[in-house]
Amino acid sequence: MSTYIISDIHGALEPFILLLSEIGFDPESGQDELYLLGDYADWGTHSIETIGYIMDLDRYPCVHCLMGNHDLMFLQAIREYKEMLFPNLTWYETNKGFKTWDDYERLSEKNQEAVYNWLLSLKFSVDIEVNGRLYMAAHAYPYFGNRGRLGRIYTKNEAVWHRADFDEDPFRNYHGNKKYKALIIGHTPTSYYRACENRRVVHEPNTVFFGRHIIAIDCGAKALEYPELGEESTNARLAALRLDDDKCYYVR
Ligand SMILES: [Mn+2]
Repeated sequence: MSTYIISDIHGALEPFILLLSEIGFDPESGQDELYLLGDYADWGTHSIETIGYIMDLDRYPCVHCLMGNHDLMFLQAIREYKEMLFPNLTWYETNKGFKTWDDYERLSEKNQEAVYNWLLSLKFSVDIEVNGRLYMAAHAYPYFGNRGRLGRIYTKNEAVWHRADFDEDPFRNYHGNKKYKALIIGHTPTSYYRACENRRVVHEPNTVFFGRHIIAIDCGAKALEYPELGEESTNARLAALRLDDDKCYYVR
């Protein structure tokens, strides 16, 4: 049994399916656990198909899906649309939500409702224990649920939006009983963390970043379909981390 983690698929459905076959993930067998850390759509052409594919996967108990900032923006856009408020143009334009929304509008009412309910069901963090080591996974930053004040309040918004520093301890304000080894996150392409650590831009394909307290796994797949972004696109990959032995798998 192995534990795999993937994040920030951003509509890159073919690379995602390829990556699942690279790691030999078979949800039917229930042998392995798969954690997806959010940002399923936007940017890529196959955004709504990616969400549909992942909704199907999420029916298996061995698949665990978290909320990303893009999923939260999508959820908010649906809610605003239902309530006839103005659409969220920041999501639609700057965050390329139009890739998702245009196809969402073409879904049947029943499927639209299913997408909405699935987005609502996404959790903001999850504890993962592997070989006696305890990790927290979240899209961007820790979330401790509604267990009150932990030095300061970590909100759901921070859990999907806040950019962790490359060498910070995101658990420094947590005074509970759990001893987390690291926070596993997506959200920020690892090229950013490698540049922080090396104090210069690294001109190589993105790799999973193992920091002192964080493990960042978003290798920038959102840029795969955007050659005009230059190196951001050529260095983009979709990564899977096998937590049991820190082995990393990449596709593009
Ligand atoms: Mn994100």
